[in-house]
Amino acid sequence: MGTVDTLLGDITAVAADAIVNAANTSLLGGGGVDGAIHRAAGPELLAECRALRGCETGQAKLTKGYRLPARYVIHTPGPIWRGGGQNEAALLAACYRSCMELAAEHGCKTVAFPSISTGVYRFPLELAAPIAVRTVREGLQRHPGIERVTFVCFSQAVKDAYDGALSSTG
Ligand code: AR6
Repeated sequence: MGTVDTLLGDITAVAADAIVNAANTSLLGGGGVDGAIHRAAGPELLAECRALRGCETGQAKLTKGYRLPARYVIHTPGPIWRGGGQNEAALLAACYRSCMELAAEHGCKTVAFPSISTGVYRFPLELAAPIAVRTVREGLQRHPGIERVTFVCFSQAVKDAYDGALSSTG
């Protein structure tokens, strides 16, 4: 089975087969990691995204990576945190599951994720990290072609949460 690790850094610099974008349902860009990915990939990314006509929360769509070192970008709109009673946890798991499926369909061996929904969308980090880790591990079992998944953490606090989830869930 493939391995999971964490990295402190900027996902736009990661040369994985696919990097994941914490997008919104329009797929037309925004702030946070979404803005960084669009800036680094160049305007061709927005043109391809426009043709996709959006994406539902919890689902995912794939584009090329253009000027990024990654071959593909997998765009997934995470849930906006509304207190936890609006199916947020299941929707966040669906994001990770959809991205792993799409990565496997496209023959990706290495995939890099940001911490989906825990920035602008305010999903609590301590709840999000174990959901992310568990769902990625299930995806690695289901998709043996994926050899490595990296959680790319933009701050030490994020990295601590993912490292903690990785060690406490075995
Ligand atoms: N590399 C890795 N992680 C990053 C980077 C980067 N370059 N930049 C930020 N992060 P967010 P969300 C981290 O807000 O909560 C956008 O406007 C960030 O520190 O990017 O899913 C979209 O268009 C945090 O840990 O995504 C949507 O409207 C994590 O990435 C909305 O924000 C996610 O934070 C999505 O909100």
